[in-house]
Amino acid sequence: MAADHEYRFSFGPWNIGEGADPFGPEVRTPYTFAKKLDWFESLGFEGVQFHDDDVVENLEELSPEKCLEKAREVRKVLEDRSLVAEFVAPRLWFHPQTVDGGFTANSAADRQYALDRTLRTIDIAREVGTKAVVIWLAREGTYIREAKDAKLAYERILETLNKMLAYDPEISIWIEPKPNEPTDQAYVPTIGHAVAMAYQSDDPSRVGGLIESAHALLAGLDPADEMAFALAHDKLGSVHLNDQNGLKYDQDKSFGSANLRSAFNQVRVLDENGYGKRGEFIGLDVKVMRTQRQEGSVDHLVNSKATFLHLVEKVRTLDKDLERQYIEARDYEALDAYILRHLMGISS
Ligand code: XUL
Ligand code: MN
Repeated sequence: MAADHEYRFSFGPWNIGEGADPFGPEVRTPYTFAKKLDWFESLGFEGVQFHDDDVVENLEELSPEKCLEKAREVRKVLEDRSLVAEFVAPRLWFHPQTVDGGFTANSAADRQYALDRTLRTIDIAREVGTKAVVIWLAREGTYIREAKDAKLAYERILETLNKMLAYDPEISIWIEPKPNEPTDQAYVPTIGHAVAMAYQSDDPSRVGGLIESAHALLAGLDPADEMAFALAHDKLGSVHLNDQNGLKYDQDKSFGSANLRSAFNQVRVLDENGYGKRGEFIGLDVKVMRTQRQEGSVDHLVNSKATFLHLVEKVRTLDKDLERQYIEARDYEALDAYILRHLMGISS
């Protein structure tokens, strides 16, 4: 398929999971990092998304020098396979000092921990070969509104962004908004919030966003329009394509699995606006169903990528003249029916 060569794809090693959920343990045995990298190559994914501790396991126990040495080793492993690191994200939600959040924690010591760990992530990113740092503000929020001063929390997030920008003049920060989970109410819940913070920062040109389809849906928003907003501000650093069936826990379903038309419109906004032409990745953040057997561990990645490429074809084979005629006539019923026929593969 032609579009296969036009787009670069990425996913994170956590996307090949073992199926644990809050109600039950793993149901598949883990694969080694090397085996996962084999799949990146064989399935046609060039970019590897990383958390800091996906690059350097047990990084808290290592000296800064040892940590960077390990990151360099990973870079070499990637280079040998013609893979690249797309971004590194600090995992600021696991450690005991992140129980109340990181940048917005009420404890000054915990805030310092979060900053130190984030600056360490920047060092790791450089050594592993990327200048992009993703900030998913996992626990930057509250379970009850009175627990934190929200205005102060936003000021603290901004202060951290500025410290990151000053620490390394070459890095870019992509904020990945999510409105809830694990907290009840998260700060920076939408791309609008992220873009506002970018403009407020000391170097707006180096702050953008990463839009995950499921996160936008959890905020009650349309992922395609969220992407359009970021593109209109030239602030779409990357995407996490996936799907979400209504307002429930973050499902990370295969792309297009719950709402094919929504997936079509996400691909449409990306493809028609030249997303990817400057090297941006089509990133996935998808989870295989817990019911899947061991040998099906990567099917969700294969299927999501295939769906994306089929939808690129659908976008490019849409009859633009017909579309224009319907729009000019303000006949959106006809346009609606035409889109459905097109998606169903009915030609007339
Ligand atoms: C959480 C989520 C994360 C980020 C990276 O919902 O999507 O995996 O993408 O930290
Ligand atoms: Mn994500």
